[in-house]
This record gives sequence, structure tokens and C-alpha cells, in this order.
Amino acid sequence: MNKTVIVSNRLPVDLKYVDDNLVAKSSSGGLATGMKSVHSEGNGIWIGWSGLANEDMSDIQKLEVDAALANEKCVAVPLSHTDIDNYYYGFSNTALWPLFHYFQAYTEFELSHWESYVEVNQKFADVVLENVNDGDTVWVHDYQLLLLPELLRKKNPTLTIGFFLHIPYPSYELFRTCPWRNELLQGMLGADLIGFHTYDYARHFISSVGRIKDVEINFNEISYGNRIIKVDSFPMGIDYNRYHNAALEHDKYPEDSKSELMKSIDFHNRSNDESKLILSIDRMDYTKGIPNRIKSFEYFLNKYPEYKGKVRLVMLAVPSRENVAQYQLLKRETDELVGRINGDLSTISWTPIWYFYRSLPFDELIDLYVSSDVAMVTPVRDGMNLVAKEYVATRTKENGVLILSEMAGAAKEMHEAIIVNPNNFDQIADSIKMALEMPAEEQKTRLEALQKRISRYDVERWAGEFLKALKVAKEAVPVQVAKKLTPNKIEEIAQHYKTATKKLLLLDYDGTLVGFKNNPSEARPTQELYDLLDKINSDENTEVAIISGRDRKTLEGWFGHKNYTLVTDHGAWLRKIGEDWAALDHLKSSWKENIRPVLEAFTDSTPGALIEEKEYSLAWHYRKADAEMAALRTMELKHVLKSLLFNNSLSVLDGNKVLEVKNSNINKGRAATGIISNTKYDFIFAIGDDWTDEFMFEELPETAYTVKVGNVKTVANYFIKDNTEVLGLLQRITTL
Ligand code: ADQ
Repeated sequence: MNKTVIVSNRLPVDLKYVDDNLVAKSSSGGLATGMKSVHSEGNGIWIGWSGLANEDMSDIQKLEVDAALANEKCVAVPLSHTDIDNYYYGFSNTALWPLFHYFQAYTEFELSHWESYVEVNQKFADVVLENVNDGDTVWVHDYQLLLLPELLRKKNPTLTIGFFLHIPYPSYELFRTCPWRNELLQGMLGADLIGFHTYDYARHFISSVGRIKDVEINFNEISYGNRIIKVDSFPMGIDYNRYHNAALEHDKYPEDSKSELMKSIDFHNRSNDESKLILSIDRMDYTKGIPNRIKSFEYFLNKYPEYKGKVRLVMLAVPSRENVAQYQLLKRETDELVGRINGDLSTISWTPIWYFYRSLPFDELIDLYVSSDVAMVTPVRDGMNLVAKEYVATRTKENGVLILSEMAGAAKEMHEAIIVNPNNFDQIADSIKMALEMPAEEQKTRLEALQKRISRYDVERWAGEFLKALKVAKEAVPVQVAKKLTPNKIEEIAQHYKTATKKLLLLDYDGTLVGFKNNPSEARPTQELYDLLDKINSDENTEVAIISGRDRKTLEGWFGHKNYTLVTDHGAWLRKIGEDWAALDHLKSSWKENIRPVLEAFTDSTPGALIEEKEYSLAWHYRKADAEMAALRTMELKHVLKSLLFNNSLSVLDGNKVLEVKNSNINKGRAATGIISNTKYDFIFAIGDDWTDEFMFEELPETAYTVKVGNVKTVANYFIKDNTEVLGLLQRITTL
């Protein structure tokens, strides 16, 4: 039976040596909870770093750690201190983390860090590959492992691979500054499904892919080689019941079993009838907006001094990444700010800010959530932010107000919170006042709506939805009917060519015999191409046919003096060897007068786009236009054209960076049939790159060799990588 393998930087197990005894404790973090059912199912495993560096363990301890992890269905990726310094603290946390959170000034691109990142991703890949079987599902988590999907796919294409990013995905303008942007995208594109917390992150990712990689994008699907990659948003939830039930339990605590923290909170509450607590909980991270929050609280106290002596900010910050310089600076800044404000404003009976720099056990976290009248969650940038959801889950009495930054992914789904800009102190001060004074009825209405949503879309549901979508994404991958042309097959075709008595080669032009140029008029045939085609055409009983979407005038200019068969305008005109041009259909082109102004309007509003007018068609080229703008404009243009395509007598061809409007009953398939109808060929070879060539592949007899340029969905029998291989292939087939 196939299994699901979870891969993340850290394992969901905390390992520690206490007096030389190994203690393993499973983590109760959000991800671990969400994955619980996935992880416990069948023979599922979790792969990641154990938290213990290689050098710090004896050989016996390593075995002991592996055995303890195996008990928890986990497998460790062995990492050294150097790996952790360069891959984790280095590239992951001084390049990717700040860059993806829009802290460009904190971003450091160090070659040695990048090299370590590549190496460690490979180490993860090695361990995963040792532990999977064909057909297994692998779910890779987060920014530390962006290269992993591709590394796995390369070695084992049978795997179903999902990737989820827990942090924001920045706009292209930021992402493009990374020297290894191409490699990072390449790595992620190894997945079948790429998930983000919000639609905006997904949109930014697709935009980066469209601008950096040469791929086809259709809404949230990326066609990459022979694969389709789905991109979607899956807002992560929390283990709602765990928080909600813990809060219900909290109310039943007898006085003597209360924590010191809870006793102090009770004391504060009793000190004044109007006393209120505002809660702030985060990892100590510059993305969380901690200094801004403190400053805006000070601003609030100064703007509304009537609250002095009554309202307290309880600020809990968990130590995080303490060996990264920016985190040390942030800690110092926070300490100083709290010190200064408490020094300025405290009275004998009141301290405005209670500040804890430590991690709290779960029960005390619940004490804080339950006791706070307001939660202030105001990160300057945050992928999702689970604290906001946890606070809501613990409000069992349906009172309490959440102030939430619009920069947190959570703001996209928690509309009933008071949404603020974390940089606007005045707005935050007013929001604090509004929260403190909010009528009970309104608090209840807002909380009910929030709780309803968060309890329904909890972390287990999140994991389930992702895996369901992953399965669908894998199944959506087109079945590759075309086979790669192997040297043996080429040899076989060449043998056939040598012995056949009547031979036809149908050759598409742009993207096949020549590469794409920014301007279509620049794609003239080279001398090398002429020489090769002449050589083939002079073989006994051999006919070269150029079958192109180009207009008659252009193709005549390039090949008129040659003794080849020419098909132009996607099949509207045919010139057989030694004969005159013949129209394959009686066609009208008066429709152009109506369509041309539409294309002109779109050209004017799309810098880089241009119109090519052919005898029987109008082509709108957008290869030189900005990729994202072109994607939008082509969508609009297709929509407009659809309404103008008079009773289906016209159709729009969606080619390679070109939209072409032409008469419906013209296509390369009909043209190819026209060529072969009166002659008995015993060798037919057809090659093309565009989907307009698909008509030709489809219409040819089964005995024909049909070859697609590019490994994409096709009805051709074979494919080759790209147009740089075409001339070599023709040379080999025709020279034995
Ligand atoms: P984080 O940046 O770690 O996660 P967040 O989503 O808020 O941020 O999760 C923090 C977790 O730590 C919460 O479960 C909270 O209860 C706990 N916690 C905070 N302070 C604590 C303390 N002092 N003691 C004990 N526990 C504490 C990253 C992204 C987020 C994204 C998550 C999940 O940065 O944007 O929401 O992953 O994808």
C-alpha cells in the first residue's frame, strides 16, 4: 500500500539528553496536530532534522536517537553544526525569511549559504528517497526545503509531491532580486501541487513563474514540460477543539491549583473595576511588529489618558533564532522600549506593560488567552498567524475583541476582527479604544462568526483538503502518449527512410525549423537550413513540404525559388512541387475589416504586442509584451473575439505567444490530407511545435512518424526536447 511521507525542517518530536538519558516528547505544535491523522495512517512517516547536531552525538547515541524516532514513526536527516549555521540560520533565515517578508534591507545573499542550502536540500532528498516506494505521496513543508520537490521528482517521477509554503510569497519585484530565483522556482515546480495560505501569495508565485520561466499558465495551472502543476490557497487552521476545550477546563480550576501567572492576572483584575488586559503573543521576530505594537500602545495611552492605570499590555515573546544578528537587535530594541515606557508611565499600583521573554507551557498560554479582554495581533508581515485563531477559539464566553493586522494572512478570512494597518498608530489607538468599549452584543456577534469559520476549517480539515487536491492534481497530469525519440528509434526511422520508395517530410517552420524571434519577420531561413532541405529534397523520390501558418508572400519570398511543396496560412494555400499556387478553399476575408480595429485597440494598450496581417488571417503576437499584462490582455481579447466570430465561420488559434483569427475550415490537417490524397507514400514524417500542428498529426495515417517539438501534451507519437534538436534529427534520419 502506498504511504504518505511528511517532510519538514524539524521533526514533530523534541529530543533531549537528560542525565545521559534520551527523552523524546512529541510536539503539540499546529503542524504536528494537523498532520496527526496523516502521519498515523498506515505506514506513514515524517522526515526532518532531529534538533541534535551530528558532532554532538556518539555513535551509540545516534543509534539510540534513530530508534527513539522510529518509535514515533520519524526518520532523521543528519545535519552538522555547519549545515545548521549556513543552511538554516544562513540562507533560510538571513536570505529567504527576510526577503519573503518584505524586509529587503535585512536580506543577505551569501554564496556559501546558498551552497549549503543546496547541499542540505540534497541530504533531505537522499533520506526521503531511501524511505519511499514508487507511487508514494510526499508532502514537503516550507521555505527551508524549496529545492526538495524537484530533487525528488528527478530521481523518482512516480512520486506524488505536494509543497506548502507557510510564510508569505512576495511580489515578483522582491523575488527577482534573489540571485538564485530561477533555481528556487525550478525546485518548487517539481511538485504536483503548490499550496499557500492566501490567494495573494499564490498570485505572486504564479506571476514570478510567468516572468522567470518559459511556461504556459492557465489560471492556477502551470504547464511545465509534460506536467501540469496546480497552485492554490489553503488557509491553515488550528486544532480548534484543543484550545476551546482547554479554555472550558480553565474555568473549573480550583484557586489553589492556579499558576503564579494566573494569580497575578487575578490580582490585576481585582485592583480596579475597569481594569482590562490586552494580550500580545508572538515569537520574537521582526516580522511580528513588536516594537510598533509597543509604540502604538504608548500612543494610545497618551491619546486617551483616561485609560492610564486601568489597561495593561501583557506581552509574551518566545525566544527565536537568537544567533541571527537582526533578532539580537530586535530583542535589545524591545527591552529598551518596554523599559522606557514603563519608566515613563508606571505608578506605584500600575505598570503599563508586562513583558515576558520566554516560552510558556500550554496551560499558561490558555490562562493568558482566557483572561485577556483584547488580543492585539499586529504583525508587519505574517504568512497566516495562528495566535489570532487560537485567541478566538478560547473565547468560550463569547466576549473579547481581536485587533488584527491586515498584513497577516489570517486577515483574509477573519473579517469580523478589527482590521488595522500595523504602521498606523493613530488608527491602532482608536481601534484599542473601540475594542475596550465595544458593547457585549457586538463582541458576541463578531466572535460567533469567527468561531464558526475557524472551528469548521480546522487544521485537520486543512491537511485533508490539501491532500485531496494533491490527489486530483496528480490525476490531472496528462497521460503522455508521445514517447521520447531514442537513438534506436531514430535508427529505425532512418532505415525505413533508406528503403522507402516514396517519401514525404511535412515540416512546420516557426518553432520547428527555426527558433522564435521577437519579431516574426526576423526568422529567415539560415544557409544551413537551406542546405539541409536541398539535400533531403534531392534524395530520390523524396518530397519536402513546408507547412506553416505564415502567409503566402513571406513563404514564397523564402522558399519560392526552391522545389519544395509549400503550405501557407495554416493550410489556406498549397503549392505542390512544379505546380502553381492553389487555394484549398474558397475563402472570403472581408471579416478582417471588423476584426482589425479590435486587434489594433489591444495592440495600443499592450506595449510590445504587434499585428501580423496574412492573406487569410490576422495574428496578434505578444511575445515581446510583459508576460503578466499579456496574459490579462489575451484573456480579454479572446472574450471580445468570441462575441465577434460570426456563426463559427471564424476561429481563434491560441498559438505560441500569438492569437490568430482565421476561417474555421482551414487547418493543417486538411492541408496535409490534400497533399497525401493522390500519392501513395510509404514513408511520411511530420514534425511541429504548435497546437496548430496537432491537426496535422491527427489526420495523418497511423504509419506516419509524427514528432512534437517540446515535451507537452500532444497526439504525436514522439517528441524531442526543443527546436535546437530538429536539424540534427532530420540530418540523422536522412543520412544512413
Ligand atoms: P510562526 O511565525 O511561528 O509560524 P504563528 O502562526 O503565530 O507564527 O504560530 C506561533 C505558535 O507559537 C502559536 O501556536 C502560538 O500559540 C505559539 N506561541 C507563541 N508564543 C508562545 C509562547 N510564549 N509560549 C508558547 N507558545 C507560544 C509560521 C508563519 C505563520 C504561520 C505558521 C503556520 O510565520 O505566518 O501562521 O507558520 O503556517
